[in-house]
Amino acid sequence: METIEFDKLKEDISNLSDIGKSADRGIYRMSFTKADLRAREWLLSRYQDAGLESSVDGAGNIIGKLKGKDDSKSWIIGSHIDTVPAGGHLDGSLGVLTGLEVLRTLKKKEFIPNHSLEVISFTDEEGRFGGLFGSEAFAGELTPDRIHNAKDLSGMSIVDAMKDAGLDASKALDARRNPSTIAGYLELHIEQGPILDSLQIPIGIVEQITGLFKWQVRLTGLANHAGTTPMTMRKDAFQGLAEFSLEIPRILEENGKENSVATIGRVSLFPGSANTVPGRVEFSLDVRDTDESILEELSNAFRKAISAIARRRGLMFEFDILSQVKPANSNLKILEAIQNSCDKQNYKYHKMHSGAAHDAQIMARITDMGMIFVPSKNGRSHSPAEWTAWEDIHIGANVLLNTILELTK
Ligand code: HGY
Ligand code: MN
Ligand code: MN
Repeated sequence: METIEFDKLKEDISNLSDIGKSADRGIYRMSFTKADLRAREWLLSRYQDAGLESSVDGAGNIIGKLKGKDDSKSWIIGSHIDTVPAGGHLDGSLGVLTGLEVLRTLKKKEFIPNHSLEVISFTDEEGRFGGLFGSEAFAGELTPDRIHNAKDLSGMSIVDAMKDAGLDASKALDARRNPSTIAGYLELHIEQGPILDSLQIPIGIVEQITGLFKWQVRLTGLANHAGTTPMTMRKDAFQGLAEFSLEIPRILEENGKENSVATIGRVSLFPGSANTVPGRVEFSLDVRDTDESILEELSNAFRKAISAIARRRGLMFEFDILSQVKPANSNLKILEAIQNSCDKQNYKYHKMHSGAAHDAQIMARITDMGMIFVPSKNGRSHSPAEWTAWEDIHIGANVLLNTILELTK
């Protein structure tokens, strides 16, 4: 069994976590912000220090490569270093840095794998501009429309954000990797949920990744004076949202299954003054399930529920689909390799699904995919409370190293 150099990995995790950290201990490294650009530069320099061939593709994916005997195909280890606002220091970053540590360890041991190995940090996984941008570019799934319509909440386009970073967004269309040059894809990620921590098991073997749809919904009524407008004469957009939010448990119960979840994570009221009846509300709706037909049913049910409430309250209902991602199954050969790697090192593991979306489910569209989870303390993530014990990180990195060695032999 081979082992990684844990001190280097620990140093990388600590150093990267300082880039974009704010006083509230949250990390603000949303894609193509100044903090993300600093992190990108830092990562490239770490690839170079490790003696890897480094490059940035048309979508801004940051790639480090260790050439193998057969360089016609690569095993790829990936994830992302961009974060949600006030995010944690491990979501995505851990997968990139353990991937870097695996290639650095093998390079140092002068081990030449049968196939080349690559570590990739994918652009905008978290969705400042819609999400999974870099892996979708890599999988050849981007369209010129998607690139030119991708904007953040402030209306900044990814085209302008990439231009400020010295990149031409239209080149993202050239980032497509020919699937015949990929032997397979592995991603190590924090669970971002409570299961492994509650079971006290260090490794999750991910069998399936949830699908999702994310909408930006607008309900438009009539802004009016909060003091003079009788309750029976209002077209109060917020009341429409409030009524809908109470409908969510019923809709999930009637149309969903045990893995179904729905979240309203962002709400804006207009005009937003205390003495005005809100004429418009905009809110996000994030709905997930591991079964595509259930997602379809939930999408219809949510649309029906919101339109019925809007009709009854004299509101106009519109929505934009921000993202729609299919569920994905892991490849059995890769799952077996992860299992063997755990068995040989006597690490307990738990087979599970992922409730979070990952670049891995995009990569599953063009190659065999597998994911390794490590525990999240109290299941916390997308928050400064995000934490994984160093010992679990060490175990996860060693499982990743020995899985890739098994797959490339
Ligand atoms: O939303 C997600 O599941 C991921 O963290 N981007
Ligand atoms: Mn992530
Ligand atoms: Mn995330």
